[in-house]
Formats: sequence, structure tokens, C-alpha cells
Amino acid sequence: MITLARASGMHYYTPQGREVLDCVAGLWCVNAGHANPHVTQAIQNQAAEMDFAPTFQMGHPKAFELATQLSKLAPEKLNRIFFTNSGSEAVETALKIALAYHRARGEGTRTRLIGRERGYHGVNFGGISVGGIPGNRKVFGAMVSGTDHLRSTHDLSRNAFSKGQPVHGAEFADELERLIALHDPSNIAAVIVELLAGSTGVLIPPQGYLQKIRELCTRHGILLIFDEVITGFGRLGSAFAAQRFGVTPDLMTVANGITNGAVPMGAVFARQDIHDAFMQGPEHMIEFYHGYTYSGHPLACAAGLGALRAYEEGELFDRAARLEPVFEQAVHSLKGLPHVIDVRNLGLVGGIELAPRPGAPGRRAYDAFVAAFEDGALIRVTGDIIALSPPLIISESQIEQMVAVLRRVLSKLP
Ligand code: PXG
Ligand code: PLP
Repeated sequence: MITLARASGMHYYTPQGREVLDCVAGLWCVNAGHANPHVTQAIQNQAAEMDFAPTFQMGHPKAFELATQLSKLAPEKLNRIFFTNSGSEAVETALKIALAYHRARGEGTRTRLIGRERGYHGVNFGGISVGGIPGNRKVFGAMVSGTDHLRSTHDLSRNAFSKGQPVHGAEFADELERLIALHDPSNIAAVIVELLAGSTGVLIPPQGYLQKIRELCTRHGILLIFDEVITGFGRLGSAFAAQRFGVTPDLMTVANGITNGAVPMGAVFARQDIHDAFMQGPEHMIEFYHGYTYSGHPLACAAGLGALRAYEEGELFDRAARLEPVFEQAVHSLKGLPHVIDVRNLGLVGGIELAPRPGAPGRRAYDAFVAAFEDGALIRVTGDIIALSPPLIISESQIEQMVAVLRRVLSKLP
């Protein structure tokens, strides 16, 4: 059993005190590095100042302060924010906002939700129903109806070893046109996609794909939800991936980097007019029957404000953009090693796909995970794909150390 006892900056430490380079920001969370003083201090101060405050028909200043600051970073017009406690909860919230929004406007037949194969949107019922991971769905099948799925854009036959966005595959978006014709737009509430699918192995959107999805949703009055749980907060070199791709959703879910991973928190960003559709008064009435006891938790809000300060002070989103070419070159240097059938990258995210061992899918990558840990680097594996997503504070020499470990591991791996 691999166990971690302590963390600081770019490193974890085992209970025995061995230092391990964190090549995955914990689990796509700790973008400013571990134990960032702004975050730690904010949490300590907040615990003493106010431990908990209800946010049902009430508020507290830091929740508003964080929402205001987040809205300034957000893509244009996504300035209304609903706090949750995880990415899964953010997804449920966004799907419910989409349904309630259409209904509030007299389009209550719009109930179908469209996701994508190999999509990951957390583990609650809404998320698994739009999600495209068979293992997350098969046991809970009775509850995952009312959805449909686009095909995954992963296509190694044409796009293997792409640097940045793959050239081929914008036409995968045409599937949406087919699904819209099949169900009729009057029955479709929303489309939800990850911009870069992380959990199922770093699947990078082909050039032009997201633009086409946006255009089809706009044309047919369907809300577009971007799930930015792992792509938010600088991972792709901009505050949110939507800005990097120049495509704006109607709703956006975030989590992870929002508090630098230090306190559980998620959020949904909504366009002002989507928010306003609910706000029909009278004032004492609840507009949207949905909320969590811990929504806008004071410790999470404090950690969020600390994280934003850390990102700003370290200019970490720009830093990620500046490091991208170095990171790209480093991960692509693994091409040609045994078992490597693809290397792909975008921002500070890398994917290395291995050929599965015959009859034992996932085993080869798992062995690589264990061997890398023994060699001093924490990586993430999913199926037979290695995913890399280091804190944005990583140095060039640490990028070199990361690929040196992988080079040693892959060249010896049976
Ligand atoms: N949406 C996306 C796009 C995610 O990546 C969630 C929702 C759910 O967030 P919570 O906070 O409920 O876990 C995620 C989470 C992996 C891995 O294998 C990825 C996630 C979680 C666990 C493992 O890379 N992403
Ligand atoms: N179950 C019960 C019995 C509750 O009272 C509540 C909230 O008050 C919940 C579940 C939901 O908990 P949470 O708001 O932390 O998601």
C-alpha cells in the first residue's frame, strides 16, 4: 500500500520520510504546490474567526468576496456562482440548473442530457448518467436513463503522437447534429463535456471540435456545460480552458484548484441571464430548490481566496503557458520507448498511452505507477495510460527529473 504522510511544494513524503516528486498535483488539485502559505494561513485564521455559517437564505462576506473574485477570472458573462463541495456536486448542480432554467422559461420538455463516451463527471447519479465510463455506470443502470452520448474523440489511428490539439476529428462534433435530429431540440436540455478529458486518460479535443459543439448548441437553444474540474485554474495556461480554446459555455463546473485542493469545494458558474430566469420573486421564496449544508463553507472560501492570491502572486497561469513547450518536448522524448503507443500533451497535462499486456488490461500501467513511486515520482494511471499534471510551480529541472524517472521505468517494464 502506497501511503503519503506529508507534503510541501512539489513533494510528498512517505511515512518513512522518503521524498517523492508530485507529478499529478495530488489528483489534479494542488496547482500552486503543497502547503502554499497563503492557503494555509487563510485556513488557520478562518478556523479561529468563524468555523461555520449557514448559507441558506443567508450569507457571509468571504463567500461573496470569493464569488466576486472568481467572476472576474471567468469567461465573459459567466458571473453568477453557486458553491458546492466537490466536482461531482458541481455537476449535479449544473444539470439541475439546466433543467430548471428551461422549465422556468416555459420549455419544460427540454429534459434530455447529452454527455460523451469516456467522459467523467463524478460519481453521483447525474454525473454517471451523462458520463461515459462503463464501470461507473453498469451497476447503477436503472437510474441513468434520459441521456445520450457523443462518441469519444480519441482516435490513435490518425492522431498518435500529436503535439497539442490533434489535427483530425472535428467531425466527431457532427454526431451532435445526429442526436439533435433524433431526439428533437425541443427535448434536449444540455450538452456536457470536459474540454480535455482527464480521468479517462488525457483525451485532447481535436482542432475545431469545441467550436462546432458550441455552434450547434447555440443554434438549437441547448445549454452547453463545460466541466472544468481539472482544466480550471491554470492547468492549460489560462484561468479556464474555455478561454484558451476561445469557446464560452453557458454553465461551467469547477472544483479541485479552486482551493488548491486544501479544502473540498466546487462551484458552478452561470451566465447572468440564466441566473435571472430564476429570480422571479417574491423575495422570501426559494428560487432553486437545491443547496448543500456546506455550500460556501467559510474554511473553503478562505482557502479559495488564499489560492487565488497564490495563483496571482506566482503568476502561475502564465507560468504554465510559458512552461508548456518545455513540458511538451520532455514528454514527447518518451516516444520510442518500449510499449509507448502514444504521447500527447496540452498545457501542463501529458498522456502516455501504453500497449496493454495481453489478457491483463491496466496491469502494465499499474506496474509503471508502482515502479515510478519507488523511483521517487508520483504519477497517475488510468487503464494503460499514464497521466501527468504537475503543480504549476514545477521547475524545468523537475520536469527533466519526471521524464528521467519515466524513461528508467518504461525501459525496464515487462
Ligand atoms: N468532473 C471532472 C471532469 C473530473 O475530472 C469530477 C467531475 C468529480 O469531482 P469530485 O470532486 O467529485 O471527485 C472530476 C474528478 C483521475 C481522477 O483518475 C479524476 C478525478 C477524480 C478522481 C480521479 O484522473 N476527477
Ligand atoms: N440527509 C439528511 C438527513 C440531512 O438532514 C441532510 C442535510 O441537512 C442531508 C442528507 C444532505 O447533507 P448535505 O447538505 O451536507 O449534502
